[in-house]
Amino acid sequence: MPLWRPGLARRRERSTDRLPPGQRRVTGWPVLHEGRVPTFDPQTWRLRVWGACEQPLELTWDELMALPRHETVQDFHCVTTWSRFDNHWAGVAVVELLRRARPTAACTHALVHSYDAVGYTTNMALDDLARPDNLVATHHDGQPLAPAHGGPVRLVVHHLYAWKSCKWLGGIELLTENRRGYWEQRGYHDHADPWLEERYAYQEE
Ligand SMILES: Nc1nc2c(c(=O)[nH]1)N[C@H]1C(S)=C(S)[C@@H](COP(=O)(O)O)O[C@H]1N2
Ligand SMILES: [Mo]
Repeated sequence: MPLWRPGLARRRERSTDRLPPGQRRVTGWPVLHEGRVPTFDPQTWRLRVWGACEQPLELTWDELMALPRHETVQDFHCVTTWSRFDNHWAGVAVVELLRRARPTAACTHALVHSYDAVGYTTNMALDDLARPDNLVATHHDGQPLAPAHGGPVRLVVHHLYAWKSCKWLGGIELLTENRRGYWEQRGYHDHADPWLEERYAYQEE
């Protein structure tokens, strides 16, 4: 994450460029996270969905792997200004989980939790989480997702800055009001649309 960099206004119009404003394309894949890469134990690992839903989920690794698979090819935009084009992601569509958990009518937001020791979280509106292409990703460019990139499972929310794509996904907490996550509490934008260049909290209305 960059140091505080004041001076960005709120953009009124979304850019239609493939490369969002203020971004540059990289060909490698940077590794960026807080804390250390957690270890994965397939015996004890669980993916939980809880909170404002009719049917809370607690999936084992095998149960997650048994769900229908989904694949996407998406660009990935980090707020520190690098973008990586054409990532081939594979995993389980987030909507598969939401369909089973059945968010209540009062559910408006989600707080996504990581399995790490930092307690990394990130928040988004239910509508942003429930995009059909969003993934609980287990593979990237044909390979099992490397631990450094969030393996065994990370969230991928391609239409928002990459900090919303929580690595080492452990849970999705469904909420009836917004609750800011790790970076959102530390000066970063609540929504984080790269084409509106929503980088910092001071740009919020
Ligand atoms: N659990 C967790 N997820 C995280 C982060 C983190 O610190 N912890 N960093 C975010 C940020 S800022 C970015 S840019 C992407 C980076 O993903 P990558 O390391 O696979 O490129 O992960 C996001 N997901
Ligand atoms: Mo980032």
